[in-house]
This record gives sequence, structure tokens and C-alpha cells, in this order.
Amino acid sequence: MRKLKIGITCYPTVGGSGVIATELGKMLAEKGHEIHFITSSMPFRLNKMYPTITYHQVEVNSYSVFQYAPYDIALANKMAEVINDEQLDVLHVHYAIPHAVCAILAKDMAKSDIGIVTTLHGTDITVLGDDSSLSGAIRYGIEKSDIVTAVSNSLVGQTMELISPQKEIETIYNFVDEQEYSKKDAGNLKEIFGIEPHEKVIIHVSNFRKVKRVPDIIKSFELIRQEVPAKLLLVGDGPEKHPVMEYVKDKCIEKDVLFLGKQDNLSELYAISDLMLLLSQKESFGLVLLEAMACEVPCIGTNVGGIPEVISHGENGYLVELGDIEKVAEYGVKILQDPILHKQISETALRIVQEQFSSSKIVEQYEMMYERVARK
Ligand code: GMT
Repeated sequence: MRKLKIGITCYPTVGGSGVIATELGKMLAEKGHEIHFITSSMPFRLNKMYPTITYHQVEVNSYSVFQYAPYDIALANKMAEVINDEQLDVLHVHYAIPHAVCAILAKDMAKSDIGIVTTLHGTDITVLGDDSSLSGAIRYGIEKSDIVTAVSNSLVGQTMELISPQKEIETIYNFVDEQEYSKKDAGNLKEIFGIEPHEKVIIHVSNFRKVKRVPDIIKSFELIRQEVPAKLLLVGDGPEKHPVMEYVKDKCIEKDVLFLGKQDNLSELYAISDLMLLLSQKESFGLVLLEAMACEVPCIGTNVGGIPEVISHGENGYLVELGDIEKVAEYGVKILQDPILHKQISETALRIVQEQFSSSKIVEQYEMMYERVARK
């Protein structure tokens, strides 16, 4: 396969889309491609020196006449500059708005025949696609891209339903960095957190938005701890954190619910975790499920969006209907009380990650796709 010059744009500071874009760039660089990140700040996972990765920062002019700083125009301008200066073969943008539209504009500005690839991640369709002030631009960005991918079959379906683009959309699943996410030695971390050796650990990782239904996590935990001594680790930050903290205080369970804020070394937390809960109302994929599964942590998730494409009910975890906290508790207690079942589910979780979501397999799918659209 020929080595390509690939531009990547993503939201560099938050969320799974930025994680996937950055990990993909790093893995492509390791395979010999030349990678150019075009973003508003350094992607947060770009934490190591790579000779074939360059970071191009988008600078936004905040001239006083502007009511809003024109980030989208500045991004398109930077993309056009990098397309020509670096002779890019492909520009891969993650998240439709504004990135796909900026990429199309940049291609036109640069008078280039560069291939544009857009990856849809979830809320760019399921939340923003519902907004009439944006849906036309989302459709335009999709239709004018050379290739459009989505991170699950469910997201392909929802895009067709909400946006109805005249464009085929292909599924390329998310993947996990196996070097970062694997079962680690727990050391004395449980002790450091004041968790007794016999207590089970349940973990939830999210951006604490309404859509993640964090209250359902707490209520499920309350039911589980009636049967099994356990602690709940809540990892992440966002608008729902404060009300959830208030609820925990009201219920006097502060000692059992640990708010850990944003954390970088999640695999260390998974090393002490016995169960992961993701009970979202919308979730195009659920990258945190994959990361937990790679660390051999069984998962319970809601039967919504792309979650059933990641959790196979009864094999690597369990699926429940949205809001059914009694079922979450039933499955949670079952997994936590039966060490043989726990081991079986953990092993299957790892096997499914290796067989279906391995980085080598998914990165190869992206490479083959780039080859189809790269400048000849
Ligand atoms: O809303 C979020 O959870 C953040 C968003 C993002 O931009 O990172 O996540 C979406 O993309 C992730 C990576 O593809 C998926 O794993 C998440 O499921 C998806 N979130 C939603 O669909 C709510």
C-alpha cells in the first residue's frame, strides 16, 4: 500500500471522536503515512513525539467587529493552506459540523482534487441533525464528501432517517488502542480509594450530559448494593455532575459513590473494576464500553443506538431497555455474585474486542478507503 499524506481534523479536547481521530493518526503514522492534524489545539492524546506527525494550529481572529469569532472560516482557510503546502492526498474529518463543510470549502479554495472523508460519530447526527438551523449544512457536508463513514450501523440508519442524504454511508467501527487498554495490575489502588478487598467496584465513565442518564446509574447502584457490598466510581465531568452529587448527598451514600472527575489512566481504574455501566438514552457506539471490555471488565448497557453492536447480550455483557434499573440490578448482581460467570464474560469481552474491534483491522479498513479517494 502506498504511503499517503493525510490531514485529520477533529475536536481535540473532548470526547470519543477526538480519541478515535488521534489514535487513528498515531497508528497511521506508525505504518509510515505522513499525518497532519489541523485542529484548534493539540489533540489531548497526542502525548508522544512522532517524526511523521505535524500539528497545524487553527488561529481565530477575534476582531471586535465580529459578534462571534469566525472559527469555521479560519479552519477552512488553514485546511486549504495545509492541503497545498503539504500536498495532502486525503483530508479525513471527524464529526460533521462544522468539519465536513469546512473541508469541502477548503478543497474548493485550494483548487485541489484531494479526497475528503467524513466520519460521523453520533451527536453530530442524533442531536444536531434534528436542528433545522444545521441539518441542511450537515446534509451538504455528507453529500459533498467523497466517502462518508459512521461508527455503527445504527448511526447509518439514523443518518438516513434524520438527514436523508443522497449518499451511501459505510460503517467502520471504532477500535481500541490495545497497548493502552489491557488488563493491568491493580496494585494497591483499591486500598488508596478506601475500598475494602471484599467490596465489588462498579464504574461509569462519561461526559455527564443528560443523554448519559447518570441518575439511572446511581439508582441501579443503590439496588445492587442492597445485595452485594460495592462502591461506585463515577469518572468524568459535565452538566449533570452537580445534581447527581446532590442526590448522592440526600441519600447519604457519599462514602460509597466516588466522584473521580476526568481521568487519563482509565486502564488503572478498570483494573480494580468488576462491572461497567453505560445506560445512555442515545449512544452511537459507546467507546468506553470497548475500552472496558479490552480491560476484561463486563458491561451492562442500554439497548439503544450502536450499543447492541458492541454488547452481545449474555456473551460479553447484558443489554437492558432504557430506564429499566431493576433489570440492570438483576444482571449486575448475577455477574458480581458468580465468579465463574464473571470470568466467562470477561474472557468473551476480550475475545470480541480482539476479533471485531482490533486496531489493526479497523486501521486497515480506513487505509483501504483512503486508497480509493487519494489524489492519484
Ligand atoms: O456525546 C458524546 O459522548 C461525545 C461524542 C464525541 O464526539 O466524542 O461521542 C460520540 O462519538 C463516540 C466516538 O465515536 C461514540 O463512542 C459515542 O457513542 C458518541 N456519543 C453519542 O452518540 C452520544
